[in-house]
Amino acid sequence: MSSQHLSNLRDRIDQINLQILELLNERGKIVQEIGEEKKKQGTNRFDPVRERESLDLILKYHDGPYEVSTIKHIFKEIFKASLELQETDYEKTLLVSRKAHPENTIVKVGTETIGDGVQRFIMGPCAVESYEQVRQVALAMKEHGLTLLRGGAYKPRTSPYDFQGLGVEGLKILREVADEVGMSVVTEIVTPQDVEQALEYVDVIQVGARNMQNFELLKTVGSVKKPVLLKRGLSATISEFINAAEYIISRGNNQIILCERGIRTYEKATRNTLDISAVPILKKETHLPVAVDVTHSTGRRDLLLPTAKAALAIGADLVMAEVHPDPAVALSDSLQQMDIPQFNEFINELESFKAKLV
Ligand code: PRE
Ligand code: MN
Repeated sequence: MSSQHLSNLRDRIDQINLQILELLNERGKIVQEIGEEKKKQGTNRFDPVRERESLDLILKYHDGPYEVSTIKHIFKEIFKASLELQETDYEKTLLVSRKAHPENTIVKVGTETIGDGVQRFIMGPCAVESYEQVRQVALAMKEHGLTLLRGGAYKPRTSPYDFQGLGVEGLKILREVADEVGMSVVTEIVTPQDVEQALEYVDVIQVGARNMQNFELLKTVGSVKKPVLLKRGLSATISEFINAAEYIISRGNNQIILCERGIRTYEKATRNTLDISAVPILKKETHLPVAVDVTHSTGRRDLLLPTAKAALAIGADLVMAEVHPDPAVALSDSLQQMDIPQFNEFINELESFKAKLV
């Protein structure tokens, strides 16, 4: 084949490409009109019967050189692209996205307005063990003016033989202490069936990392009038995390706090790897407040302060960490909880750090 001949053939191909492009766009405009019409009539956009009829007609006239399967594939792609074209921009935009709602969502918890630019702390023991244990932590928090008290009543543990939490008894302890001291309760609920009962005792329902894709739980907490603190899954991408929040908001509850708590990587020096850049990404992509859990991301007491500083510096709305009156005997997460003197120092350091940030 002479190079002249090759070049002529390619010129023809270029012409045909442009014709295909023109026809595709002409088709696309008609598809958009069909889309408008279907919307008016309230009919489904996806119409497999119509697609089948179109394909049959195409294949009746088809006689090579492409394989029948190839032609089917190409037209299926065209149908798919056409369906996407019929979706309006509004429908493509997630309800949690900044695009859908440019202003920050403020989550109201007790007297606090989370997401208003003031950086706050959520503190408390890993698990509720007793009234006295929770009370000691709450009193220490009160000294610093903190009001967001966490504590686990239902503990989803890696091993079924580990302490599973006090259940409703734990919720009652949290409520009692919080009322006494004037605080709000943040606690994890692990099954949809427990949500209703929890409403009585809890101010913020936490959906834990292991349940981030428990879609039935997400739908249930989306249907109640209680703020939700949603933790990122152990191996969840940011997009999966955002979609989990979309499950909640799509049911009507926009009072959602996202919580970065470290992701699983090959690194063994920390319990998880704190994905600090997730914070500005989530703040940019969504309108929801963002928390950083420094306890579970690092699993190391010596890293709580530096990672909390990083979280504040990068713009997190909340820092979460665990405190126990006597971590050595804690029933869970004993290695990474702070005792009360360490907690006092932690908050003092961070308050002066915050003051330097502004
Ligand atoms: C079209 C697109 C999607 C439907 O599933 C079926 C067909 C197409 O691209 O041909 C157009 C269309 O919406 C329609 O004919 O109802
Ligand atoms: Mn814990």
